[in-house]
Amino acid sequence: MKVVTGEREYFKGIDQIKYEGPESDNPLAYRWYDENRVVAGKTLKDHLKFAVSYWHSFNGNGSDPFGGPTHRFAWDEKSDAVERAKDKMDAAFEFMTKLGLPYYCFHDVDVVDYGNDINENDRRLQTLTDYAKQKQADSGIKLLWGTANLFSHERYMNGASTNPDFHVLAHGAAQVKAALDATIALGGENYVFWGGREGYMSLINTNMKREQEHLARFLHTAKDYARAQGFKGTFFIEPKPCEPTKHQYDYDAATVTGFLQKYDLLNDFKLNLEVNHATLAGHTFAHEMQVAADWGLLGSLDANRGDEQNGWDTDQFPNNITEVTEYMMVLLKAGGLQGGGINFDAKIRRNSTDQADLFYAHIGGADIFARALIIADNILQKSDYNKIVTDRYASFDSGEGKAFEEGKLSLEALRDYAVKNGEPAVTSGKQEYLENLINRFI
Ligand code: XUL
Ligand code: CO
Repeated sequence: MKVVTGEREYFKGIDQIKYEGPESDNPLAYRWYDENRVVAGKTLKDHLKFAVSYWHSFNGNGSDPFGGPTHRFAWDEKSDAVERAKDKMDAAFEFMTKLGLPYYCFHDVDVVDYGNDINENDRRLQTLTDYAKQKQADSGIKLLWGTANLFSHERYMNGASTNPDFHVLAHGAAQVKAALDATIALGGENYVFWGGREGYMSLINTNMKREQEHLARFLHTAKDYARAQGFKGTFFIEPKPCEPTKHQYDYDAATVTGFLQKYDLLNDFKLNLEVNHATLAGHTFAHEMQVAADWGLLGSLDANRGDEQNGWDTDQFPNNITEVTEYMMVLLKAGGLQGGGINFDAKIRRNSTDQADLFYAHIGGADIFARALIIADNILQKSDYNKIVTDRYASFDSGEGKAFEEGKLSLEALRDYAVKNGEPAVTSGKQEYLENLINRFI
């Protein structure tokens, strides 16, 4: 990949990040992410399809509920919104090409500031879409997915497509139309719906059934529009149980699959799962991935991590090799992601204020996933892991167990089997053995 800068270089003194191997002590090099390395029949680049998220990397300024910005951006200086947005895009493509990851993701309002005039917003996004198209052509970087931010503006305080006021819903639709147009124009491979405020703060004032019906109707309407424009990619729903609302309708993978089935959306929609959202739902991320995989809906991943000691969506960069290895085992067993990739929906800390920090964060994230994928493949190829798990279910492979699976045994027949065969043997689940096995390969 060629480094693409604008008129000005923003990340001075940092060259393109290269793969140098596990022995390298260069903090600005990949130690595991060798994009051309082939694992389980595919290159790491194609397995992982890493994406940089625009919002955290180029808008997230370190502010928190207790204090203002700590990250001061040189691309955020001009007074004109469109000129400022172009500078930011110059910085973004400089960063992404120096990092050498193949994709990016954005919300409409990450790319350029929006006001309250829909026509003006559309013009701004169109201008920046044209600008991005040239940048993509110059660099080879592609758009993994686009989305619309239907949660920050005050009009969405009671939701967007689930708002009790139809007028607000229509504003959400206007934004989604423009974001879909931009995504399609940029060859975006997927489109994401994260329902930030699609839920409720209090059930006392909420007609939950009607709100969910509106959500489904909205998704159908948006999907029909995009398909009519020729969009061939996948739509993703990104589950999250709460935050910012107390309860969100897209609670977790199981809830969303039920919703998609009920409202006949399974043909077009899959899941974009996020690690920290799984944590908030009280699940491991591997669990969320397995639920999606079992439904054939494992679409894309938002990579990050929460904090062991608090219950917020802290969006830290991933760094736990044991956990990520378990994710990659699920991914490989599922045959990979359907359409999506791995988007770093993660932010550097408020006090990470060196320019290099954004590079360290992404390098570490890419390396941990690459290393975990290699380890997971070794576990699946070179150990008795698969056999142990398969053998646990061997009693269903023949005889009466098989007949049960095929629906051929009545409840009376099951009782007869129990009586005839006496008390079952005690059989180990071998959990500690398997935990040690995974550690051995790490
Ligand atoms: C919020 C979140 C979003 C979505 C896109 O928790 O994950 O950034 O990924 O709207
Ligand atoms: Co996300």
